[in-house]
Amino acid sequence: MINAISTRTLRTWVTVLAVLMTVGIGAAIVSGANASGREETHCIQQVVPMTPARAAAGLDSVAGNPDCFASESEALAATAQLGGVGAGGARFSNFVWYSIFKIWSGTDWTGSSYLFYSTVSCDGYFVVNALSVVGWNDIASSAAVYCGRDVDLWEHTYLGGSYHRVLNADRTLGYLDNKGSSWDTID
Ligand SMILES: [Ca+2]
Repeated sequence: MINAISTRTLRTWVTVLAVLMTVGIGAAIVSGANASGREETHCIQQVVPMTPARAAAGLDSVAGNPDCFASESEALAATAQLGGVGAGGARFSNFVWYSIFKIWSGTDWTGSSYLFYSTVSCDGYFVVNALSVVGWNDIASSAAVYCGRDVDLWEHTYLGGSYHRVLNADRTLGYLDNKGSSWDTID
């Protein structure tokens, strides 16, 4: 299911890169759609499977800019117009896309939301090293996984500190409530 490059190997590279990138990440952090703001935002963000080249270049799975909406119903309506967000893949413009992981700012899947999706397939190793880059550092309070994937939500950037494993749809995140700073898929 996962490609030939093992998750463990890619995780090791990410860890090594974390040391190298620690100094530079501060400059890379920009204000994205800020879920802690007064107004709700509901964004959909493409992620791509990791490759050795991508890891070597210091990139994670975040690809391009998100599409954001004022309400989750608008986001759902927009995605429905485009073919919907399918657990197993649905038409999105000219692409087949696949929901991987979604986080909400409130418990019980309420508040602002941020969906990570792939246009390739459900498979591959996905990692987001710094949720601050998309404006979601220490914000998530509930989460859901799709595509039959499981995700580790980590306390610190670059998969550091404690983690909460999301196996289905978690209405709360326990110790990781408002602490999640990075995430990756588990094979
Ligand atoms: Ca954190």
